[in-house]
Amino acid sequence: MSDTTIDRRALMRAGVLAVAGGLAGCSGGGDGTDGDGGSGDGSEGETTSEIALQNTAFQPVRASVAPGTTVTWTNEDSFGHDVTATQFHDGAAEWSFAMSVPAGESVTHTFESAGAYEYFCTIHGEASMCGVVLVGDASLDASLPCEDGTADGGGGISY
Ligand SMILES: [Cu+2]
Repeated sequence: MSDTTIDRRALMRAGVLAVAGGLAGCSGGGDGTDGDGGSGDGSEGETTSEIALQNTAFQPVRASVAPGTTVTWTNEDSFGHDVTATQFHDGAAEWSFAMSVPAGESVTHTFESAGAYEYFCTIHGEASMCGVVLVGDASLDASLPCEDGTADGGGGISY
């Protein structure tokens, strides 16, 4: 049981390293699934630096930005939330952030380096309020705790 898990993680890490090593210089692509994207293969997020806290959820859950972008979270609910850094997956960026967001207010954070930055609301829990900011070429194939597992198995993070 746990042995298998460890093996798979090791394999995934190896895979991520291989991808990172072989990917230099070919970040074009994007597969042309711009716009809505749908829920099928959306390992990449919606390109936006504006994330709403609305109906006890982050919208969009996955936001893609370029390095150096300042992301703004705005609470559109009539009650408080927070934005708290975490790592749901191995390979997610390590970052420190813990900000309360009172109703109607905003908080910001500038992401300088590529990576998958995961976060959640400690008040309502990761199952309902979670998100990830995908900076640069980072993508996240694995599902987040607040997503219903639309991502295929194999999960993992690549850059
Ligand atoms: Cu909340």
